[in-house]
Parts: sequence; C-alpha cells; structure tokens
Amino acid sequence: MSTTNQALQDWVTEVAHLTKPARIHWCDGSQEEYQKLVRSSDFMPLNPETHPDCYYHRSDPTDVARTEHLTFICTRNPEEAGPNNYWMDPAEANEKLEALFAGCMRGRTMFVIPYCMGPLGSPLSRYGVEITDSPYVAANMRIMTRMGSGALKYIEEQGQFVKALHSLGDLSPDRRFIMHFPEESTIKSIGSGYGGNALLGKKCHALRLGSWQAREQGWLAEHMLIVGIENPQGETHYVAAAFPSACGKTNLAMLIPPETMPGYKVWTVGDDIAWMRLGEDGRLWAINPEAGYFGVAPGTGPKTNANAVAMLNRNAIFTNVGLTEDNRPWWEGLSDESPKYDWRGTLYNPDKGPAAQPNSRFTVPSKQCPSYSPHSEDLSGVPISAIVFGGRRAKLAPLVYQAKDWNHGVLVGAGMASETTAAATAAVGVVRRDPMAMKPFCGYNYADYWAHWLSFAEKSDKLPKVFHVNWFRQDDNGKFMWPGFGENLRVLEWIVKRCQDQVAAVDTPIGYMPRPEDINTNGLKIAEDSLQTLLSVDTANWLSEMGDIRKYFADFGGRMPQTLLDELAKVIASLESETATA
Ligand code: OXD
Ligand code: MN
Repeated sequence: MSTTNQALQDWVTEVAHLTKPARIHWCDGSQEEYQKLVRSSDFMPLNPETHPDCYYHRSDPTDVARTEHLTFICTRNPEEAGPNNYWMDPAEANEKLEALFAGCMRGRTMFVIPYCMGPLGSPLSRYGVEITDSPYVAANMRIMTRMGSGALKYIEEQGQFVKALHSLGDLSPDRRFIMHFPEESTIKSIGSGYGGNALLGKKCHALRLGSWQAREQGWLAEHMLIVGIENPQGETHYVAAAFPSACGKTNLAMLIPPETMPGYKVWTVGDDIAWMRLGEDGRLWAINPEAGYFGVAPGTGPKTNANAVAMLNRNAIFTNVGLTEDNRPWWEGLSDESPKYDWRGTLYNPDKGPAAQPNSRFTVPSKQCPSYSPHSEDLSGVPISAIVFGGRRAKLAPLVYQAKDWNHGVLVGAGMASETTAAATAAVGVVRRDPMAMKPFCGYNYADYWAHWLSFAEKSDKLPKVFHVNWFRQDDNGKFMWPGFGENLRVLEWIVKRCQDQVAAVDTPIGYMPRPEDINTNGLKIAEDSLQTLLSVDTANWLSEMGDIRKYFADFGGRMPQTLLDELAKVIASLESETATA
C-alpha cells in the first residue's frame, strides 16, 4: 500500500531512509492485520476460555510509566513552551534525534499507521500518521484510535496530518526522548514502548500538540473524562472532568449509580481526553478523540468499577499485570485470589512487592463498556453542562464547590494541586501544582493557556458552570472521609442541579457550596460531622493555599493574564475579610 498524499509518501520514504527497516507495512486497520500483530513476540495469548482474544505484554522493567523529565516541547522561542515544560531548541533536538533514529529499525518492520483522533468525519476530529517499529504500539493504536484505511482516506482528502515518529530504540532511559515540535505538527519519540510515551495519538497528539492547535483554532484540548448523567426524568447532562493521572477518571466515567438513587443512569463518552469547541448555540460541545481506554489496572475491581471488569474479559490487551496459574490477568483489587506470577514474570511473592506493576494497564475498545454512550460517535459531540476540576488532596479542598463565574472557574482550574501518583516515574504522594490536570500535557506556556481559557468568557454566555471536587479528603487517622466510587453520583447530582438552578448554595470566599442537607445522603452511611467537615472552608489554610498559588503564578512573570491575578486578589480579599470578622 502507499498513498496519494505526496507529503505523506515523501515522509515515509525519508523515515525509511533514516531508520533502515527490513520492511514497511502500511496498516489498514483490519481484523486480520490485528490478529497478525498480536501473534508477534510482543504478546502472549491469555486463557482463551475466560479471556478470548486477550493478550499479555510485559514491558522492559525500566519502561513502565511516562517520563516527564525526558519529554520536551521544542519551539523556536523557549517562552512559547513556558516554565511548565522542558524545552529544547528544535535544531539541537533534531540533531540528537537524527543520530538516535539512524538505523534504529534495522531488521524490524516499520509500521505506518494512519489514524484519526475523534469520530471519522467529525469537524472536531484531527488526523495523524504514526510510524513505529513496535507491533505492541500498532496493536494498541488499533484499539485506541480509528486507524487504517478509513483515516487515510480523510488524510488524502484533507491533506493535513500530524507526523508522529516512534521507535523503541534500545529502550535505554539514557537514550529516551519524547519530543514535540508544535510549530511543525511533528512528534518524535524514541527509547520507550510505554503507552503515554509511545501511543503518540494519546498524550503527545491529543493533548500536547492538540492544546497548541486548539489555541490557534479557538477550541480546547483537555485532560478530561466526559460522562453523561441521566436523571430519573430521563434528561441527560454531560460533565467534563479533569483529574490528574491515576486519580479515578476511568472509574468516574463508568460510575454505577448506587441502588439508593433509583432512576439514574450514567453514560460514558470518554475517560481521559476531551476536545471541546463552541457550537452555534453558544454551548461547549465535546468529543472524545480516543476510541479505547488505556486504563490503570490496579484498584479496578467489581466494587470500584464493575463496568470496567465486565468489559475486560475479551478483546483486550494487558500490560505489566500479574498472571494466575491458569493464565488469567490479575492485579491488586481485582479479587481475593493469589496470582502465580508477578509483572516481571517471576513467581509471586507478596514480600517482594505487588503482583501488578502499580501503573500496569489494560487497553480495550470503548464500545465494550456496558455504559458506552450511544452519543459517543456523534459528529457534533455532546453539549457540556458542567466542567469539574479535581485533585487528590488529603486536606484542605472540600468535597465540592462551584466557581462564581467562568473567570473564577479558570482560577479554580489554574489553582489545582494534587498528590502525585504512579502514572509518571517520580516520587509518589508529593503535592504538586497541576493546573487543569494538564501539567504534563499542556503543549505551551501555561500563562497563554489560561489566557486562552479566559477568552471564552467574551465568546459566549452559555458556557458550562465550573466546579471543583475532592474525593480524597482524609481524617486525622488517615482514613478517607468520603466513600467515593458510585457514591460520587451524589455530588454530580448536586452539580447538575446547580446547572439547572434547582438547588441553592452557600456563598463562601472560595465559591458556592452545598449545605450538608443539599447532598442526597439517602442510604449513605456517613457521619453528620464528616459531611460537615467535608463541606467546610478552613479560612486560614485557604489563605495560605492562595499564597502558594500566587507564588506559583509569579513564575510566569509578565505573561500572566491580569484577569487571573484579579480573580486571585478577589478570593484573597474575601478570605481576609472573613478572618477579620471572625
Ligand atoms: C494516562 C495518564 O495514562 O494520564 O491517562 O498518565
Ligand atoms: Mn490521563
């Protein structure tokens, strides 16, 4: 196969000339092709009785998560990348990469993967071509994107595509780089086979390059799940929610309503990324650019996410989980049984750590989810009623509060912080600022990104309402105060009612908050004083938090939008007047 798009044909020829593969395979996206990919030595079939068409992959033990310190934004002017990104001069980056890619595919097959992010043909969708020497990557791309001949047809018609070059290289962290050239719509990644570093449609295209393009073209590319909440009256409201990596986005997107909330249904549109733009009606409309879930396996179980468990028994890929005696995938939180092998392939010994690597993953087509929304493929997307920001905060952040308006909402998102997780190779459990959960993914200067968010206030008066939630508050004994999981629907119910002006709220310096009686606690076991604490504002600690945010914003110097600084000043003044009157 080849293509009528000359730019694509030339690029493939040029890459082959540099990397010297033994053969070139243009992916058509067919089932036969997928079957060949999963029969490669990258994979091992799992138990065909319990897990038909499921495959197991074990990665290099040093290559199990995103490596943020090796991820670069390469713009001509470093100011464009901002203090939130690692930056490298494009000429220097290309020189380094040229040397690493030279001959790196010798003896291997080079896969050319045309892909589409978003439903084929949607005006919100964007196209790309990933070149890789990894059958694991090619097989995962077939699940995670609309890949193959269909995407190629659109690329040939429209002429626009992101160039995404990937090679496993020698898998050495010393020769690993994930480089983005937003000015050239190009990504080059070498030395890692890990999803976030290697499935280039996901974080690299849909978020880093996506956010850059979104600013140029007036839309938003966000690290957000998209979920539809159908109330007992049969009306569905869509919520887009940003949480840092491994903070339960997949679980929230697939939430199962508690039995004590009859009549509610939850519909999953996406679990990780939302592309949103204003519709002619002034509302924000969202698509999920992905076609599959690349979810964190540990902690996914019948109690925490029964929908995920139900979708994982066929046509799925499991990476770095443990294995049972009879070759079923296993991870902590799935069941009480004990696996035979851990993720390294050695006999499982609980004294030597968990069976599944903490960032082990499943890859599965979205359509297999029992709560898959029938509107997932709508070319216009779904209308968003509420935007929710959330972090993992043991202290401080209340269960839920609502921003007073859009600009205040941008401050709420920009002020996000969270304790770090295993999704990236760094210390876990440290609080770091993670505005809009985009710290590892915003492809340009955060100050310009916030200015872009703020610009929406002038464009529409029908924007979504903005909220902040925290499911992770702990008491003095380190115990979670809120039950989480399905019970989070109680908070979403309040949020949706706020969007419809159906429930009052208390006006506090940080935003509008429910009174304890405004949260539906029917059938919920929670002490009244816990709810009271979860819904209170600790003024002194919030003042110190606002001070931290002010310090953080100072890093962005004169590029900081004044409107955001004014929003911050307003909240500080309001907290101070509260302290003065207390
Ligand atoms: C992910 C991440 O894999 O955020 O979604 O790391
Ligand atoms: Mn993510």
